[in-house]
Amino acid sequence: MAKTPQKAPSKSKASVKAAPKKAPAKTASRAAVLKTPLYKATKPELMEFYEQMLLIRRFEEKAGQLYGLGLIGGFCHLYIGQEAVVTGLQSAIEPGKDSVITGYRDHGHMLACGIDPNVVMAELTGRASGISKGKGGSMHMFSVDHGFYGGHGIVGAQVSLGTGLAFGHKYREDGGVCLAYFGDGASNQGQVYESFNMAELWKLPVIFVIENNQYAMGTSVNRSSSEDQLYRRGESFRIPGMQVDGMDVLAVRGAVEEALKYVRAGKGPVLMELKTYRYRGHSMSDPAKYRSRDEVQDVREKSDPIERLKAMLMKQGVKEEDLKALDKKVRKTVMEAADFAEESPEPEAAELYTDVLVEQY
Ligand SMILES: Cc1ncc(C[n+]2csc(CCOP(=O)(O)OP(=O)(O)O)c2C)c(N)n1
Ligand SMILES: [Mg+2]
Repeated sequence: MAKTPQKAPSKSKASVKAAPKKAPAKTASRAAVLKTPLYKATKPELMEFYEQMLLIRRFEEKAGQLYGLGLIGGFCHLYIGQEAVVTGLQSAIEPGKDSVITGYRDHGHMLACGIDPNVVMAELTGRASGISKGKGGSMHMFSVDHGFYGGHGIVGAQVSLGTGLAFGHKYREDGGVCLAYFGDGASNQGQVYESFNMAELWKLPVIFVIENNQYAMGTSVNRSSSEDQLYRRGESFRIPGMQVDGMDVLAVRGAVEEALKYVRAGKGPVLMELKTYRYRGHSMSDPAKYRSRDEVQDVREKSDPIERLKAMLMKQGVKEEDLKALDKKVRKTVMEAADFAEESPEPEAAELYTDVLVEQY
């Protein structure tokens, strides 16, 4: 566990105290939108982004297969299509300093935090060697060592918890920033706005990341949201917003660099809306009758984040055979993760009685 902030120096207490009882009136206007420049990546960086996105895609494809074979039970929400979001964002944060929290569509976030694919796959298949000892499954995975705070099944809960993580960063003065990811559906939750208010009032180091994949289960964002330009949702709290092409890893990385600059300067939170798309159903049990196959196909053909980066790499002279070799390497890693999971034992029955809170606290 991270250190609890019991004995913070008095200076930090002063810096997070609530606004004075009679705060001065705020000025009428404030920049509502931050710039979103494209990131200028070196060739090795581009290759890293490519490999990371490919790892997430191949991992998720394998998870889908294992689910079909009955090796994964319960819920399983795949991240296929959204890889550029987590890859771009997490390539910019500092491991060991910053924190990450998300909802139940969390496998990609864990891989992008550098968590071993073996223990993630073992968790999905309910094995003792899984990162939550096989007792959490797809939606309930943690690795505090990697700054990853879950894995939450309650829609929107991670936004309040992420605001708390940001409070912790500020209180400890550890320089960290929290990335709190949530969906377009979650963005209609009441607790999101309570968190926005507090985060801006106390200038907490948090980036609120809306992964707008266009759907909340079977409901499209335009059908459920009176303001569907989600980057504007922070305006009434004076939180600047950014709308970013979440299918372009360089756009994501460029935007988050700006956001991090702003937040690390102590100016308070930023709200990023990443426009993306999920190719698969909401979860493995979703027949996806609310959209046409053509719609999905169209996004795959025109905006796939991996194909886009592949085209860019080839334009820069990377040979197709080198990209194929990379794919082979990634497939091997994923196969090994699946083998590791299948060969691991299930938890002992006695584990039913561990990690369960029975005392009062
Ligand atoms: C508080 C709460 N309400 C409802 C649900 C049921 N539910 C699970 S996922 C979901 C949709 C959320 O969609 P979105 O935030 O867009 O995330 P996405 O699945 O697209 O990643 C709903 C309503 C829940 N888990 N928790
Ligand atoms: Mg959604």
